[in-house]
Amino acid sequence: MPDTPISDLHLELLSALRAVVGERGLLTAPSDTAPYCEDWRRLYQGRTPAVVRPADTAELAAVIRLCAQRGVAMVPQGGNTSMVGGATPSGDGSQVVLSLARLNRVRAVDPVDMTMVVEAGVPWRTAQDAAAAAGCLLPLSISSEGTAQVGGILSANAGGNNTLRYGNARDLVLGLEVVLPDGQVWDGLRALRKDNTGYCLRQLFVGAEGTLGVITAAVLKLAPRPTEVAVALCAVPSAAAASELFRRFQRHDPAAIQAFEYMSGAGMAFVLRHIPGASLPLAEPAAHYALVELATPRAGAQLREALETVLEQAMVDGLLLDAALADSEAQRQAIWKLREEHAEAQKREGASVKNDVSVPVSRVPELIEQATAACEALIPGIRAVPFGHLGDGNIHFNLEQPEGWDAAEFLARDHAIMDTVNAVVQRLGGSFSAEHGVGLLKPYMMPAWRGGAELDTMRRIKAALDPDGLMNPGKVLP
Ligand code: 2HG
Ligand code: ZN
Repeated sequence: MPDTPISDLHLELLSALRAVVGERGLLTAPSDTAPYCEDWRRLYQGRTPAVVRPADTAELAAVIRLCAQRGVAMVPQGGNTSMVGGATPSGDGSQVVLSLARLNRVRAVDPVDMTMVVEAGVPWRTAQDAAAAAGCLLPLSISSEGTAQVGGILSANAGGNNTLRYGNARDLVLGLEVVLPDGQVWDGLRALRKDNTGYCLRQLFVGAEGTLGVITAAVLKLAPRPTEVAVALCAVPSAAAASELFRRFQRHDPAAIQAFEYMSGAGMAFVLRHIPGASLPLAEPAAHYALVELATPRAGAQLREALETVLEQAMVDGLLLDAALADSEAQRQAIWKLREEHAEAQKREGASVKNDVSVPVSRVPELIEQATAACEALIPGIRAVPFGHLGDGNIHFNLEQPEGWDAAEFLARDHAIMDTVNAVVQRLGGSFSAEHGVGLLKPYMMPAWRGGAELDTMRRIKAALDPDGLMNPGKVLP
């Protein structure tokens, strides 16, 4: 990568930043900054004069003040796993990257009040492990949890596999610590279940994708750890059958459902082809699959029996072709691997256009049918790879390039493909972004979906908190 020309402004800023964070906290060599300049999907290649890695909140606040005083834009970055370019700097080399990775302390876990205080740079799985060590569950679970960090997960309001039971990231947040765009620190690390004192500021920063300030720590709600878990991978005749199966589990015992995921035959085939160690625990491949997980902290809940009861009746009623029930933790993980590796497998298969969409839960089968037909009419040979969180209505309606196509030729059609899917989503009363956010990829969709008073209010909030537009510019708002 050619060197980014460094302006005099940046040279002066860099020496001021170095005085705050030291050599260890500042990366300027292009070979060091390169990993921070490209997103996970490799859709965006940015440039930056520096990646700043402050060691704590006070250092970050000083860094933000220095950048703000000089009018230099900042891009907060956690584990850099955004699916929409939410943490990538622009290509003109003007924006400084703020890495949260060194704010990596679990400050406290409280198994009595069922809360934890955790800093933004803690990888989500590390936070989960700390909660588990105290006998609790940090509920939210996403494929990238080994890499994604607390700050990014909250800033993107991630959802994942357990939304149907525990809600999205924002539902876990009791308190926040945030550095505002002018460098002020807001200490809102309150661990209260009730606190009705004016505007709910913490929810403003959750899901703001770093455009209003930088989350540095959070108080998160914990849940009781399940002591019994039962998982099945089901081959089903259609998406409608998967949806009906979900309803039956809901009717049987809604409190026990921890996850209900859908996968298509195409996505499963990619996983089996590209992911070492992946194997299908069923007699033969199917066109549609459902993964159901039941879990409870209640003793003697007999979840395995519940699973068998619902599945046996579903088989009789023609809703189920075959099922594999996990008999051990290793088998449970092997089944989950088939689901969790979908994003990675799709990346290895070739170029893909992702549509992280949601519709009312009951309309998922219509979404899958109608969007598949619409995309196949747009580009014959296109491969629909719908999968995701059927139990909360969030389907990743992803499209893989037709076999033999050039990747760039396919990606050049991305807006036409996304617009085709979105037209179906809009008819079904859905959203164009369920859990991945807006980032750099989707601000152009905002006026059509969130225009008028809603977008106007968002712009006013942005102008009030970040009048110079220095916090993650280009993201979220068009
Ligand atoms: C998942 O559910 C993630 O696995 C990624 O949200 C989805 O790759 C995707 O589109
Ligand atoms: Zn997802």
